[in-house]
Amino acid sequence: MAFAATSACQQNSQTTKAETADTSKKSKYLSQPLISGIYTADPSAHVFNGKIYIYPSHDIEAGTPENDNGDHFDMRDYHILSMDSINGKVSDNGVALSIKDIPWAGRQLWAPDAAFKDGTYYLYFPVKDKQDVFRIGVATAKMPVGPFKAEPKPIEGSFSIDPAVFTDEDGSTYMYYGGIWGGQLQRWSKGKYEANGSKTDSQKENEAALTAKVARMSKNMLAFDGAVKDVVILDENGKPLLTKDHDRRFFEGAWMHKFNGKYYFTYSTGDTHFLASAIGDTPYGPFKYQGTFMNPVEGWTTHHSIIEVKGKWYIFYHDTQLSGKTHLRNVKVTGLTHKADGTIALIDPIKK
Ligand code: FUB
Repeated sequence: MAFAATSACQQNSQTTKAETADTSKKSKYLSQPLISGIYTADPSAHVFNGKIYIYPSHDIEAGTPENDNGDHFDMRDYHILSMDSINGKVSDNGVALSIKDIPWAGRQLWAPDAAFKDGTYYLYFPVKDKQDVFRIGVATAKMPVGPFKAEPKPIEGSFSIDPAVFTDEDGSTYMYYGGIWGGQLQRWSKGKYEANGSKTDSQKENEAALTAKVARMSKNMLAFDGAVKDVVILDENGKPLLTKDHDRRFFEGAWMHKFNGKYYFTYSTGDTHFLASAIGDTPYGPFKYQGTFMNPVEGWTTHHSIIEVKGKWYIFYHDTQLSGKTHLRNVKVTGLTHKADGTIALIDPIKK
């Protein structure tokens, strides 16, 4: 996560800005924003009780100056979106969790995800603590749209950003997480946080790239159960991807889905703006790199989720169609195809 060209736009002008965005260029986009009343990004979609719920970031113009750490992504609450069907009406269900109700939070509520178990909905979220270190928190609710109540502390042993929670067919749940640069993952490469650590990939160019992390969740869904492991992505020769391989190495925005018994780890390559996939035989991998499956969207960041709805597969993603500004994004959805060889067909979000 990182850098963006911004200009001032007060939060109370969001709705007007979104609704009056230039529509003359609509036709160049593969799909249209799901809502325009607020800015939304990082859509983690799920089907709960036959209905589609989207857990996005809620982008705002906070007036925080832009810098290399992504401080201008200064989000303060979550709104959950819902829809009965892929082409159905999209509802914004209002504030589900606010930063002021998270006892340990400092600033910047980034990309969340959600899960359901035994009558409770779990919202997982990254936010900087009061020492300005990203941690991952959890909040619970009885309804999928909240309101959510945050646990008093972050998940023990958690760090960095972009939690993505996957429940396997045997009922085990895993959290994939991490993001380099503004997501601080590189500052944990020695096992503890280095406050003055690198701002970008900290590994040497010819070393194995930093990887996402995966942890199994405890039965109560509030803690990690056992050791956090590396999500290793291997190249065509069975070697881990290297730091210098910016077109393929993991950057942020992890997601996991299972298709035909295989585990698909998908992610953003960050500064090269691709969505990439890697396939493994277990939730822990290792995962073999398969290729790019979405070309860059408009805007610096690219972040997605993949779900099955009534036998068809969809990708939820974001771009900056409504605002033209990297930190004021809008979520979208389009179809996704698994090809006969198991790889994901390439999607171009901008029509040629
Ligand atoms: O929305 C803030 C950050 O931007 C997310 O955590 C990253 O994945 C990127 O989309």
